[in-house]
Amino acid sequence: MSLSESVAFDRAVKALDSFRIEIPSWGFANTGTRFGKFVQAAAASTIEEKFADAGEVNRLTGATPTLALHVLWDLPSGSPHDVANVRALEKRYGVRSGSINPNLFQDQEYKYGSLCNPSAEVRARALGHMVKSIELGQQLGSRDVSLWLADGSNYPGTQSIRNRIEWLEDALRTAHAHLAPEQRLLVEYKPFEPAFYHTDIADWGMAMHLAREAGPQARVLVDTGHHYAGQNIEQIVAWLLHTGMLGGFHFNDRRYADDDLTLGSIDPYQVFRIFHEIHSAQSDDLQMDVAFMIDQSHNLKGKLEAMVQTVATAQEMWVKAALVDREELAALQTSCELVNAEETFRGAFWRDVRPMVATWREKRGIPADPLAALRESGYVERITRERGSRQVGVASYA
Ligand code: LRH
Ligand code: MN
Ligand code: MN
Repeated sequence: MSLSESVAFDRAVKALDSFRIEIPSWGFANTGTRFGKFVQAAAASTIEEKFADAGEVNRLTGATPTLALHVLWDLPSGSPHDVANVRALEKRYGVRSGSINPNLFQDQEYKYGSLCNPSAEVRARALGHMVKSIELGQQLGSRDVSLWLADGSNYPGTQSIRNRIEWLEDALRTAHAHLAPEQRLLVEYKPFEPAFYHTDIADWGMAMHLAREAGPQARVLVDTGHHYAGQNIEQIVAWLLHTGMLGGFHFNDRRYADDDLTLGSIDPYQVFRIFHEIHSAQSDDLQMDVAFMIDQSHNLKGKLEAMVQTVATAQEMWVKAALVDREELAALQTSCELVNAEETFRGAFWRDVRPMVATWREKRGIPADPLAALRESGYVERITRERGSRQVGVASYA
């Protein structure tokens, strides 16, 4: 049995009112693959443009009040001037700084790793960058420092895996000691790329161990694209919820590996199943504080459109998962009525919630169809003109 229309709508409203998802600054910039970049005239190239785009997405969806920042890309000098500039942009565009992402993968000296580099000097400099990122978080009043390490090796026998674990444990303990009481350290894992033999934080077990070693304010960050094919991500999520170690998500979809595809474009049922775990933990009053973030950078799609499309998809999946009749499901699970349990579960997934979401938007003064509203606004055309002409100017000097 599915929930009645009015019960379902009340639940949808509650679910949507509390739903926030952070968007990444790098989702508005030009990106590509190692084979090439297809540049878009509308892409943001300054921090102001990224905030402007984020403000537009927030205006259209009402669900993205924070923007994740990547230190080297967005706060390159880390100076008080950078911080003051970001604070002014927050006010101008109505979007706050979100998670701070240290960048420990671009510098030439990180060829053999950052916090796990065999050179003590390089490790110390990488740790310095971590501490700097934590301080930036404090200056910007943003809570989460979100760590992803590209560290690893490409050839068997070329690095001591255990030494690197120790270096990492030491570094994270030291970094954690710099956190302010309200800050958190999120530890992201990824099985491979750019390292293709071993990656120092390859899975949730390693991330969980490191977070525990680091200290009580550290948690695990699950990037949905960072799993081996066939892994049961919602089971990982359930374990992290159970142990109180789930700190947040980077949402995206994937077909093969870390593809950064639009959330739900390949497997929306996966998103639903993950969200169901969160809703069910919430209704069991499990202690949790889970940050939802998008981590996608689109090479071919228009960046604003892709972001709005993703936020809308996340909202729809969040509502669908809120509409699982969890009491009924619990009873069916206990009596092992498998088919009925599965039908109750996936019945919510198949329910078309788009009309409910549109009604909620209208009630909240948000465009019923944010994608259409984006197109009607002329925003993309305007930035294409403005940024495009400037980029041509830059190119002619290159
Ligand atoms: C690595 C990753 C990590 C980075 C982001 C740009 O694949 O998911 O979160 O910070 O991409
Ligand atoms: Mn990520
Ligand atoms: Mn990734």
